[in-house]
Amino acid sequence: MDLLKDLEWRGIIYQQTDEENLKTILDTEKISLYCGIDPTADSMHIGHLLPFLTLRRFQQHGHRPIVLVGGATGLIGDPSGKSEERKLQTLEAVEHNVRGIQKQLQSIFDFEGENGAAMVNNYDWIGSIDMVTFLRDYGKHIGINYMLAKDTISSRLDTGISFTEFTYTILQAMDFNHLYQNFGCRVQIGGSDQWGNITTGLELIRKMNGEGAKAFGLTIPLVTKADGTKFGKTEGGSVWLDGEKTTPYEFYQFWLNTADADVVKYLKFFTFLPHEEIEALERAVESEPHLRQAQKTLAEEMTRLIHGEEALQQAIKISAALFSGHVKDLSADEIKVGFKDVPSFERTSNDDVALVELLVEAKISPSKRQAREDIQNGAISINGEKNTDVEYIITENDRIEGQFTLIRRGKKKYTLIK
Ligand code: 383
Repeated sequence: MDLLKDLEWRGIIYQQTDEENLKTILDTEKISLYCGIDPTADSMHIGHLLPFLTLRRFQQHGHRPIVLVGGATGLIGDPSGKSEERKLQTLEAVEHNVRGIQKQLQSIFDFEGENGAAMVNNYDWIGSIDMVTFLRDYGKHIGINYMLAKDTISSRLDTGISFTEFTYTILQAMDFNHLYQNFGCRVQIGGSDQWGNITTGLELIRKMNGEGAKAFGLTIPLVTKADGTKFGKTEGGSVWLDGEKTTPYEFYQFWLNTADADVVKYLKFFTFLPHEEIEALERAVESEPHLRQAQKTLAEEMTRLIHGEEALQQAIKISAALFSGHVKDLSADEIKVGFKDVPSFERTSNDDVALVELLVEAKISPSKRQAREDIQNGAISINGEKNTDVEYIITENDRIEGQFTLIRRGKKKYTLIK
């Protein structure tokens, strides 16, 4: 299927600078195009995914993606979408973050073959430019009035913006021009917050390469949620691509919890599933929403894409065990991940202990009397198995891989005994 038609169907195109000519070029040529990211952390989060997955769609259609990590721009700070001045990062922090992000981008793209992706760092050409050259060769082309008219700058005039952040848009423009001249890059894509920076680039390219220079900008919509809350945040903060920050299980759960009102949109945005399959899932949301087939597919596709098949299978296993209460089949590692957020109680010794005592010690039951009652009522289970023996002694045998005992009181209240 035609690339632009597919992007339109998926709702991925927000703004374009020259729709008609871009269409002609994409229909007749294989091009290079780029998207950049600033190394503000050592991992990407899911708010970064859409533009880079879109770049991958271009690659699947034979175009060549250039992924840019902003080793230089990360030292300056993009004012786009920020109501306050950013704190400067140290050179060491930026270098560390560049490495983390490059590693993640490497797993999203194919770097082999004719249209293999290229990875660049703008520190390589911006880092060494001296001030006089900057002001003469670049600054001279960009009018102050032009810059002041940009939303991202004008919106900061009341609260204040440093010269440093004010200048940011010229640096990003220099990148686009550099890639245009040295990589034949014709298109920059980015989120809708990047429109101002992308168009500054087009302005600079025209000024430096003549009016006949043909380059294009394309932005992608902001990912929103039907309930108005911010996409990509949980109580724990951002949803990171780094499995150490957000475990594959949490990542899987995040997508699984997508609302019915959002799930079809996300399947279109984020997955590479064919249209018919997404349409079938859309019908399933209508006719049998309780089965959550669309959410399950979304969570599977995304977890497989970012963490791989093995991590996905583990996430599914943990989810199923938590849902059914059959935690016996989980390994100690899986328990650690699946029960990261439940209260835990650390025993100071490995000695055997009466269940009644332990329930009180770990504050699972408020008193011994209540503990006995809980046990007799069948409200207590140990590692997923109901235990109604008031005399029961917890021994080494109740420790999963010698590490944990998982106690549940009532339907859902888990405590992890370490
Ligand atoms: C730097 C140099 C360039 C081209 C782009 C950049 C980064 C850009 C920026 N992007 C955001 C970021 O890094 O700040 N100035 O966090 C986000 N992007 C993408 C997308 C998005 C944007 O990385 O909308 C979300 O992910 O454009 O906020 O030559």
